[in-house]
Amino acid sequence: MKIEKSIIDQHNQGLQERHQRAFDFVSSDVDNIDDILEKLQRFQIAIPSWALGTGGTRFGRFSGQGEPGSLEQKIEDVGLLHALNQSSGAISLHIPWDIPQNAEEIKALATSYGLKFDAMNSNTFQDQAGQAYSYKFGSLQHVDPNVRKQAVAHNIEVIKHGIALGSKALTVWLADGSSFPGQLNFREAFQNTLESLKEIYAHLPADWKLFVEYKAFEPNFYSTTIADWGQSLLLANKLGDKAYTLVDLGHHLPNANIEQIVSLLLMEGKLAGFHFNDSKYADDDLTAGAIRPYQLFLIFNELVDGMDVRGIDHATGLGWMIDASHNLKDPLADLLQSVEAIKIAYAQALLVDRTALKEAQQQNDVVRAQEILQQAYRTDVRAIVAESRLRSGAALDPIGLFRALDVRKKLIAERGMNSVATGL
Ligand code: LRH
Ligand code: MN
Ligand code: MN
Repeated sequence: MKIEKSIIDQHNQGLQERHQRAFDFVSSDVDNIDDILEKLQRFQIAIPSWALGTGGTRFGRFSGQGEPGSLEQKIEDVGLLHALNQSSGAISLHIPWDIPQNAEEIKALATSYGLKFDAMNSNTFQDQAGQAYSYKFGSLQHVDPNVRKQAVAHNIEVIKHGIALGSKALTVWLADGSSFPGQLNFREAFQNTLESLKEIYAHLPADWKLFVEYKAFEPNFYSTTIADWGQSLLLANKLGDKAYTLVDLGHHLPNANIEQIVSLLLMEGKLAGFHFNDSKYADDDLTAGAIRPYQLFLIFNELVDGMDVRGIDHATGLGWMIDASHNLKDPLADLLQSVEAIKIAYAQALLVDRTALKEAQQQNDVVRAQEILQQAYRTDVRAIVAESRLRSGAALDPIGLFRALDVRKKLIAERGMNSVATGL
């Protein structure tokens, strides 16, 4: 299924008058509205291939329908999202879940939807059929050098797939750790991981980056070898200039001050980018902005500030990606909601009066500082984000159009009851 531009235009015409009123109202107070709109238009958020199917929990899974059964169909799904919002111009693949059989054809297909290939993800947290050694007790950290070698070889393979597709980064997330005290020598596990990562790093092309993702716990419940930003940064620093720390919002212990982490990683020039999602408890992988939209805004506030100080381009300087997985909502509608929430937080952060904030900070005027941030946060910027979509040829109301077009029903008609598990 493809959504033609004429359908989008027709949808926009129906909403134009109402939109114009809302946009005129909010933009009349903003001096640099054209600059903000241009930044919003350029800002693209990559979609992970594994978010396109209905997720499950360890207690079960309620199948969706009309889900993509092949890499081609996953690309088609992201193409649909991108046609609706012109903000999801890249797909992130997970190997071996998404092995491209013919890279040239896959690349051409993606290009036909205006899509690029975001970071490639390796998988050494599951055993694959025919694999010689098991990852039950870890991969890059393993006490057995044969297991480590196998895991390194897999990562090199993933880089090769990425090169063929035009990707520019490898994301390594490890489930490695231990579930019981005494099971593991922490220092040896870390050293083994570092040595293995060094071998992978040596195979990165010159213009590639290595993203080291951390996670506090799960599937291991006593220790995780790359458990927090400190451990990831330690590795990234030891590896070299091409290695960075990746922040997945759901990978922290409760109440962690993620915006402060982001600010310092940016200061060090070591922030890779994001896996956006939201959570109430841990790695819940809920829709971005669904639980703590203020936190998302505060993160973007630090991002805009830190990137501007360092002269980093907002759209291309870091890796922007969603990492969510749903067992209740239609995955496509949910992804549209995540992208919208991220763009809203970004737009609000662009509204912050930074000169006034700096002044308030210099004078220790705490009340004023809070007022400045909340003035931006409490501005209803939805019409600004919608205007940026309109200017890019996307739908004023992507979810509304997704509903009106009965996209899922059409996909079911095309693909049948096809349902793919993404139990993460
Ligand atoms: C781990 C994680 C990591 C994986 C993805 C499937 O929890 O966030 O990024 O690659 O989920
Ligand atoms: Mn992640
Ligand atoms: Mn996760």
